[in-house]
Amino acid sequence: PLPAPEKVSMLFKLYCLVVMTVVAATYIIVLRYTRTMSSEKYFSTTAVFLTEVVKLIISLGMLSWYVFILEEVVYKKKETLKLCIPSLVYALQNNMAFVALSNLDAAVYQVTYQLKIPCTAFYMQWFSIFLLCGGVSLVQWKPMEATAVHVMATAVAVLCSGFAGVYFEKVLKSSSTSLWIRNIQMYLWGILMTFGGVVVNDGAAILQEGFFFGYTPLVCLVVLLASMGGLYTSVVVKYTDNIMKSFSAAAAIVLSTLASMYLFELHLSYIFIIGTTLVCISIYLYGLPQLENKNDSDKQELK
Ligand code: NCC
Repeated sequence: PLPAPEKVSMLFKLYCLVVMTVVAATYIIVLRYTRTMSSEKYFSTTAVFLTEVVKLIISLGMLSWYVFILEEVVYKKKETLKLCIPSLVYALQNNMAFVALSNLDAAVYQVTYQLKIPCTAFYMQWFSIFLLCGGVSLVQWKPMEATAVHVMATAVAVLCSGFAGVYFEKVLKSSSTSLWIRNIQMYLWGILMTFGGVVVNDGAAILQEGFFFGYTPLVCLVVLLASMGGLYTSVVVKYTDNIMKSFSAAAAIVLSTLASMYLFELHLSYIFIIGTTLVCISIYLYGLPQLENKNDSDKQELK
């Protein structure tokens, strides 16, 4: 039998959504910056790999890890095995983000990336979802200047994000195993999968140049943001759901556009204002109030 879902306050959920959103916005901008502005290009597969290592270390820190390793990973092989699938999908997705953002304008990437919303939630409230997609696209619309490969990389990331997100949420919410244990199970796989990416894609070059070739403090910041963002994502999915997460990440687009307007002295256009309004309405329609009710309805279902 499943335990009753933990009750957390609305404020805590909002806090997690806000932190995740701010981190996501910063992450995309800094990642893009490190891929375009510095002369020496670091190996992006190593950044994805290091992110998994950092997340594993932090997750272990949340538990008395030695007891955990025995009880939850070694003795429960079948449970650990379940997490192999989303970790592989996320490994692919996280690498695709670097491929796409190395060449694709951050704005174009973000707009295309929003396709993950209908992808994740085709059965949910269509109207607000259409409004959101429309709004987000208006906010950042620019003529496409990308090659097919990078659009493909974004598309793969989109498909992976929707699938892995729903898969992880299902595994997490269908048993009493804690979030941190699920995370550790997944990051152990993640380390293996992303190391595969390092070897296959950059192995030969790394042997010549070194693992940390091209690393600057900003690249370390990318790894840190990716780790924080990933961990907050998991907390957000635990206490809300994937759709709420997507809406929040979409708000990040509006935020990051506002930030770049400020930083790069761009001017607000009518299209941006209309787009932002649509995004806000769609978030409202999907229902921030539902955040509060979610745990109650989960409890009902369990009865
Ligand atoms: O695409 P998205 O998330 O669904 O990607 C989820 C990210 O969280 C990590 N994760 C997931 C579950 C879990 N238990 N632990 C985790 O560490 C995955 O490895 C994956 O990196 C979004 O909804 O838009 C969001 O976008 C990402 C990021 O902007 C995109 O993936 C870039 O291509 C955000 N991640 C970060 O800011 C680091 C996420 O917060 C929101």
